[in-house]
Amino acid sequence: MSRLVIVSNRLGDPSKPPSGGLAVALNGALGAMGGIWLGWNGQITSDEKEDNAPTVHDIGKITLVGVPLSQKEHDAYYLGYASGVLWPAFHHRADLIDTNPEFLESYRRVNRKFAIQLSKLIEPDDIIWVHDYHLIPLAEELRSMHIPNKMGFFLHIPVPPSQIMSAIPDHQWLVKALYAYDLVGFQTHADVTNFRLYAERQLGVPQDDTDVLQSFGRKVTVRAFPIGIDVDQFRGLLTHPDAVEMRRNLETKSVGRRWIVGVERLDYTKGLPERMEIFRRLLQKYPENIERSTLIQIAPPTREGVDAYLDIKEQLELLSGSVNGEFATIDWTPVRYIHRAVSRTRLAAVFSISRVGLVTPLRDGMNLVAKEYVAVQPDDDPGVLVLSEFAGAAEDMTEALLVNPYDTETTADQLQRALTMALDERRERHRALKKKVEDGNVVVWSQAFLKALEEA
Ligand code: ADQ
Repeated sequence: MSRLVIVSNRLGDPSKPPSGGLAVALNGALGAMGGIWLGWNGQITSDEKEDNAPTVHDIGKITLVGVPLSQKEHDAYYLGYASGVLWPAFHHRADLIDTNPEFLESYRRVNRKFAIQLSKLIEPDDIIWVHDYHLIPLAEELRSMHIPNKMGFFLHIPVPPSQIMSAIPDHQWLVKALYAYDLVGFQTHADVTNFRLYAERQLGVPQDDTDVLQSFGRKVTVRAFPIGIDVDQFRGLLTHPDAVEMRRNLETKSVGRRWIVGVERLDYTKGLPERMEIFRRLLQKYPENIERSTLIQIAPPTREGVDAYLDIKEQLELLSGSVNGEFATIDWTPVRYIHRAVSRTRLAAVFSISRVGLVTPLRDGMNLVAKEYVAVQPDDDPGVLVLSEFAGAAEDMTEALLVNPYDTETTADQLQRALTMALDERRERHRALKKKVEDGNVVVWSQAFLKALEEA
C-alpha cells in the first residue's frame, strides 16, 4: 500500500490534540495510510547549509521530519516572500507586494532545501501531498531530482484574476511550477476559472472542457476541492467543562441582549476595520441595538514582523475605541475586542450562543469560521450567518445572508435583518447550511483529494 507524504510550511504535531480541522484530517489520513509529514520545525539555526540535519520523530505509523531554517531564511522566505509577496497578491492586494529580489531567491532556496530532505526519504510508491503557497515550486525541485512519484498540491488561499497575478515579479515562473504536479486543487470553482484564464492568457496553455491541462511536456489535473471542518470534533467541544462554564456565564449576562461574534487572525484580508464601521452604522441607523447588541471581536496577532500587520493593529484599536467612545453607556460596552488567541473550546461556546456570526473578509480562500459557527448553532433556535460574498465559503453557503463588506450601509441593513429574523426563517436557512457543512466535512475533502490524486 502507498504511504502518504505531507509537506507543509509548519510541521504538524500528531502527539498533541489537533488545534483545527485541517490537522485532524491530515493526521487521520496519515494515520490510515502511514507516512511522513515534513515541514519547518520552528527551530532557527545559525548556519544556512542546504542539508542541515532535520529532526526526526516517529509517532505510531507517522514519521515527523522537521527542517530547521536560519534566521535569514525565515525572514526572507516566510516573512518576505510568502507573507510579503504571495499572501497580498493572491488576496488581490498587489499594492502591498514587497518586491525585494532577495525574497524570491530565498523562497527558491528553502523549497530546494525541503526537496533535498524529502528526496532522501521517498520510496517509489509514496504519494506526495504539498500544502499551500509557501511551497509552490517544491514539485519542480523534486522532478529535477528525477523523482517520478504522484504529487498533488492544494492551495488554501484564493487565486487572483490574471491581471493581479501578473503583478508578481516572475509570475510566469511561479505558475509554470504548478505544472510539475499531477493534481492541483483550489478552494472554489472561481479559483479554477481564474487559474485557467491566467494559463490561457499568460502562458498560452490551450483549454478544452476537461479538467486536465497539458503544456510544458506535462499534464496537470486542476479541480476545486472546497475544504470543510471536522464537524463532530468541533461540536464535541461544547460538552467540555470550559465551554459549559463559558456558555453559562455569557447566557447570564445576555438576558435581553444579543451577541454578534467575529473571529479571525488580525489580518488585513479579513475586513476588520470595515466591520467596525458596519457595526457603528448599525448602532446609528437602528438605535434599538444600543444596550442590546454587543460585538465580540476576537482577533489574535499574527505575522508581527510584517509592516502591514502593525498598521491594521493600530487601525483596529482606534476604530473599536471610537465606536465604544461614541456609544458605550455606564453598564454596556458595544465592542469587546480581544487581541489574543482563545481556546477552541471557548470559541465553540461563544459561537453557539451568538445570534449572529459576522464573517466579512475582503478576500478569503474558504473561511472555516463560517462553517464552525453553523456547526454549533442549536437546531431549535439557531443564529444567522452573515457572510462576505468574497469568502470562498460563499460559493456554496448561499443560505447565509451574503454581503459586500465594502458597502457599509447595505451590510448594516443585513446585520439588522439577521438580528431581527423570524425563527422560521432562521431554522430554514440553518437546516440547509448545516447539511452543507456536514456533507462537505474535512474528511470528505481529504479523501476526495487523495482519490483524485491516485487517479490523476
Ligand atoms: P486562515 O486564514 O487562518 O486559513 P480560517 O479558514 O478562518 O482562516 O481558519 C482559521 C482557524 O483558526 C479557524 O479554525 C478558527 O476557529 C481558528 N481561529 C481563529 N481565530 C482564533 C482565535 N482567536 N483563537 C483560536 N482559534 C482561532 C487559511 C485560509 C482560509 C482557509 C483555511 C483552510 O486563509 O481561507 O479557509 O486556510 O484552508
